[in-house]
Amino acid sequence: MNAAVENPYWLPFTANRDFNKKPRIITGAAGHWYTTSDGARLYDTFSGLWTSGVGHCHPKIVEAVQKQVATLDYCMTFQVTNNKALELAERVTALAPEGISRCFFTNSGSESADTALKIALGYHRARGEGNRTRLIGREKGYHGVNFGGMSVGGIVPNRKVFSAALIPGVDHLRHTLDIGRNAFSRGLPEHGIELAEDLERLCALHDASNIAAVIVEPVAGSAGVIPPPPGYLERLREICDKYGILLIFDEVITAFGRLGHPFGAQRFDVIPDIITTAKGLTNGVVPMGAVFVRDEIYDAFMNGPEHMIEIFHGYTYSGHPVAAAAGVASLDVYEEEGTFEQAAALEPQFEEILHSFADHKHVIDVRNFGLMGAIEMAPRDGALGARGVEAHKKCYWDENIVVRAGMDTLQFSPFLNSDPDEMTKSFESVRRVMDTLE
Ligand code: PXG
Repeated sequence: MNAAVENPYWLPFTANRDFNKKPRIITGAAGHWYTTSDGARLYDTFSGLWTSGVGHCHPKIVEAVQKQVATLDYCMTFQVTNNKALELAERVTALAPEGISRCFFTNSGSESADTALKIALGYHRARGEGNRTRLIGREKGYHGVNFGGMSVGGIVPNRKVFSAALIPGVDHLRHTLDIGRNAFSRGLPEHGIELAEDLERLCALHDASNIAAVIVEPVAGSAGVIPPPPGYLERLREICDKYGILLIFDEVITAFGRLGHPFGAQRFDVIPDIITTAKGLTNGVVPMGAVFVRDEIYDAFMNGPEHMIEIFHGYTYSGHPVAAAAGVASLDVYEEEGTFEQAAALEPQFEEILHSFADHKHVIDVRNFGLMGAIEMAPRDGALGARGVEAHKKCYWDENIVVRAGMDTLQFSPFLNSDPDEMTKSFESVRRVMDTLE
């Protein structure tokens, strides 16, 4: 038997030793508020982790999950399937852009990213272009933590330790964060469309006939909310079309209302070939992701002998009935409550509040698009991230709000159905904390 350790749980993406000095433990939630092990009530400024757009423990979703788990808890979806997965596939593809009417279920955003990359390779091979194996990501991109997504991703600390094991044949576009020219832009930043031409350069360098796909987040999330310059995504689409390269939008954050539409693709009016999702698919209630593909992609796989599996890929929990029930209930709520319209209506107020931080002492940039926002503070000399962590902890302990700090950037993902007064008050708390930061 193991000797008791202080905390056997190794937390993900967390400074564990620091955390264990003074753990922050959440034990319950309702609506826009968490409760903690020491009886506090905390306002959640991050909608979970970009997940829970209509709030926590939404009664309709809770009820659907409770009912489903007592009706069909699990069944494999290899060679048989379940009614809830079918229902969710029908419902969710109906929201997708024209021409995208198939989806493949996963359990997370990371799995969605790797699934999308594998579909892209399989698609080209099925069409007799098996030489198209190269994958293009972008600096500062986040596509989860599995080997494919990590390799096309561009967040340096996530890659550094695993450098030698990154998958080969990957290249990157430059990122579009340009504080020098675009600081304090409201919505899309003016400068940087020319960065889309990086794709032309990579097509020339590697020869476009070797490139399978380009994957980008329409608005980069994890790296600190980086909206694209106007015309940038359109230009990527054009170049992909010119050379027969698939365009993948990683919409793990931007789908399901964060940009006021079912998909970010619809907000930008740029339709990719593959869309990856997770998070808001089930309002974060049960882990689940989905990868959406254009009809031609699915059709290209459907050409071999009919008894043969078309893609040797899938997860034990793909299309899990309890997750699917949470997904169907979430879509019901989004529709009944007009969630995407609510999100769109909140956007101007959210933008106004965020930009009121523009002249705060440590702030070097404020960025926003849809209900995604970031306040970037200058790092302390020789202590990258210290100011951000201090802000996070003070928000938690002194102001009873949960905020997310990515290094020295505070990120905000307000509920899609936020109460405007609650949202305003939460930023008053953020301001009080920032006023105390050295
Ligand atoms: N793609 C994108 C665009 C994401 O934002 C993933 C893939 C991976 O999803 P999973 O479910 O495997 O974690 C994500 C996840 C942050 C933050 O601080 C964002 C994510 C994860 C951790 C932190 O913004 N998004």
